[in-house]
Amino acid sequence: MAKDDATVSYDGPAGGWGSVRGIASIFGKEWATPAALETLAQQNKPGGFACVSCAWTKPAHYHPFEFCENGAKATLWELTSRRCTPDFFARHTVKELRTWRDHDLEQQGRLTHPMRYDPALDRYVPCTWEEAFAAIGAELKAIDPKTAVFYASGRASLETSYCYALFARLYGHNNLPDSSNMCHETTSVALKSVIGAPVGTVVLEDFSKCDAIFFFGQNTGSNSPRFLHDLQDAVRRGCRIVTFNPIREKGLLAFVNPQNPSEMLTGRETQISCQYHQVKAGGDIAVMMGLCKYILAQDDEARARGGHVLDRDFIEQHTAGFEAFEAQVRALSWQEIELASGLPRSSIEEAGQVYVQAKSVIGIYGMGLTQHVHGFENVATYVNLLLLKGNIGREGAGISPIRGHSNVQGQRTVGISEKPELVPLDKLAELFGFDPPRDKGMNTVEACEGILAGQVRAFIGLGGNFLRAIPEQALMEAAWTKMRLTVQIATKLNRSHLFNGEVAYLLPCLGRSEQDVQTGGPQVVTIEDTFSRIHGSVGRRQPASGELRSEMAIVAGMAKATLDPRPTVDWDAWVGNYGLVRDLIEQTYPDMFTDFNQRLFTPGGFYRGNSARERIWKTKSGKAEFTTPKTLSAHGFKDASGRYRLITLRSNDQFNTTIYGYSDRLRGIEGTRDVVLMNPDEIRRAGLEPGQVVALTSDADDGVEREVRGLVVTPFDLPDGCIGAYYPEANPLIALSHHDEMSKTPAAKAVPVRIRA
Ligand SMILES: Nc1nc2c(c(=O)[nH]1)N[C@H]1C(S)=C(S)[C@@H](COP(=O)(O)OP(=O)(O)OC[C@H]3O[C@@H](n4cnc5c(=O)[nH]c(N)nc54)[C@H](O)[C@@H]3O)O[C@H]1N2
Ligand SMILES: Nc1nc2c(c(=O)[nH]1)N[C@H]1C(S)=C(S)[C@@H](COP(=O)(O)OP(=O)(O)OC[C@H]3O[C@@H](n4cnc5c(=O)[nH]c(N)nc54)[C@H](O)[C@@H]3O)O[C@H]1N2
Ligand SMILES: [Mo]
Repeated sequence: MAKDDATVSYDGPAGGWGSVRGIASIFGKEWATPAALETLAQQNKPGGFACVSCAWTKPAHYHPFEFCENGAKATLWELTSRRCTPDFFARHTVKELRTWRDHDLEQQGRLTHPMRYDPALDRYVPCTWEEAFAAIGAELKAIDPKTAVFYASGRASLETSYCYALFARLYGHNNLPDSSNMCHETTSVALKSVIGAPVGTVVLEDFSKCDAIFFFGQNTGSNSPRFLHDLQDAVRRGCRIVTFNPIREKGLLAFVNPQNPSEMLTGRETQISCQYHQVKAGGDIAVMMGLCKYILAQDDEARARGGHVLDRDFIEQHTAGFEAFEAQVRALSWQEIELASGLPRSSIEEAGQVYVQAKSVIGIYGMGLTQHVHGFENVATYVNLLLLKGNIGREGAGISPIRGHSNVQGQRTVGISEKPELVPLDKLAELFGFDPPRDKGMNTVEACEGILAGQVRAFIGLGGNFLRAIPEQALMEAAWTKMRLTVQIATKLNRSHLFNGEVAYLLPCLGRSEQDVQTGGPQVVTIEDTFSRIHGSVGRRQPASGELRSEMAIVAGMAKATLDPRPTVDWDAWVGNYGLVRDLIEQTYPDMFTDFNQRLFTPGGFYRGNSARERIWKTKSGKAEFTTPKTLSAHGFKDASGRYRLITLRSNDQFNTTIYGYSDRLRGIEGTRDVVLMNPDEIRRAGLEPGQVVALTSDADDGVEREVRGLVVTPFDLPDGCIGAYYPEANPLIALSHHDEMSKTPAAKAVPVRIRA
């Protein structure tokens, strides 16, 4: 650990030799053959396969190695030579495995056989696919469909996702929560409401045309590292980057391009952000209102001289609600803004200058905005800021949420949604000759509420680690085992597989880098990236086990065993040839998926379009909407002495609940994840010592005791009142009710907690 100012930190840039060492550490441990390198060389390229890590785009003009440290880790993690076989399960009871760490569970390697949970033995025992499907079908037939939940973590392909959602609706429910419900659901709800499109309006080319990029709460260096190349290019042509984040994240400070030999040899780094402002967790609405206040003042001055700063024509023609918003901004005092943001007026004005001077601005954001009680206001206020100068719906400008899972956006596009109004149900009715359920289904939080209340009887997980990713872990784990049926479709063992219903199956599937051969020959799958581009993906590796089935085949197997046959639904044919499913997707969504099968391998993917990018506003008013935030702070609880805002963090060495290792290289935290990060003054004020072991307890005002013990107090550069701990270890501290008011996205970036020595 490097120390400066008595806080733990890392002095090097993002990328560089450190990222190569990061890959090498997994290589050494996990996979040591040249074939793995060959596989990596095909990653994210036309004709290759789409990385299983993040949703960053796969460019038409790609680098020799179009992958990053974390994409390589994710691929190698999937290609591991380790196997988690029936023999492993014979040696360990499920109760014992519950005491293992997340890292150690996944470290057992790829699941190889379908397994049934035997409650008498408290062990998983091998079973046949036919037995599993028959039992799942029988159980689902025996319950009210409305009491079943079909979850999806955002990896499964468009083809599988379409069929999974269709299965749910033919069976009789819309209970289709998605990892998106814990992630960018705030985006889907807020952007839909204010600009009429639920996704970002920016495309990759815009990054070579913008004059400024604002970053709120997105950690590029760890979570979408390939994006650093585009940022580096932008900075070099004079684009200015301004970042607001409670933590000084290395990737947004400096970058050495590991693809560039001379940079690697000389260590020459590019400074990424020209300004970096450490806002308080939840302080972003105040920052944005401050920026708007500065911009209005500049416009007043400019107008006195006959000029202007605002794009009045755009505001007039394309927006609604400007007057009310303007009045609110003018009425705000700088004292209020400084207090809620934790930043001085001068810093906000400095950032405001960049905005005013830039012709075209892109607004980037991530979980730092979406995972708050007032996450909706965060996103809507960001849109206000961009609208002032017409920075939405033209080249080089726009709003750009950076999505998480590699196909999370695509799953929503093709029907995995609990909101029936977002799905063309009439079209489905016509295509398949049935009456789809029209009532709203359960999202993630509602599914948890249903499980706690004993109303949910069956849960199917298409990937993911639901129980570890959600809030309220202790109560949820206890309630989980009361369900009748639980089914998990997965590549590796995780904690969610250790809590089972009365009847439970663990079904192993192919990974995306593996060959998927069906009766119709080798199959291609497709995914949608964060810029709404659709890419084909071909796996070429030998599957980890001969017993594995594709996610498509598993979904179809369960569906066939559950549903009465109907002539319009031919699961066997669809599994034999995924092209037929793509035809169905095209018929269901003709505008977005025209000539789907012909366009699979368009270099850089094909664009499915975005109305807001064309300045067509599919909102209530038919215009882009200015909104007036009802609060300046997004954290959503009262501040009190001894009550902290806990930020739950991802390290550079994890993908969500998959923990690759214990090196958060870019933050200088090595060898452990059991830490609570606080600034030195805050440590002193709390009467603690660096290195002291403490517990965090929930301070949610609901009387429920929640606690995480054994955390080492670690000095770290964070704003006053804010502390940090890792996700998912800190998840037992989050109350289920602590979520964005509008979208119900759990508010994991400001959790009210206390520290117990
Ligand atoms: N290597 C790797 N890549 C990943 C993932 C992973 O776990 N590992 N996860 C994938 C997934 S599913 C997702 S959704 C994305 C997540 O990627 P991000 O959106 O980057 O999510 P986080 O890392 O959780 O948090 C982002 C940043 O928000 C900051 N932050 C916290 N609170 C606030 C706040 O109140 N205001 C502001 N302005 N900033 C705040 C944090 O300091 C952090 O730098 O990454 C994807 N890619
Ligand atoms: N406190 C806190 N909680 C959070 C967050 C946070 O920032 N803070 N972030 C939230 C976010 S943004 C998200 S997206 C969720 C993530 O929630 P999930 O998506 O549910 O969780 P993951 O950790 O991505 O899932 C990992 C598991 O997926 C399985 N898997 C991997 N590849 C495949 C595959 O190809 N097919 C199948 N079927 N299975 C596969 C493996 O078994 C692996 O163990 O967590 C959320 N929870
Ligand atoms: Mo996510």
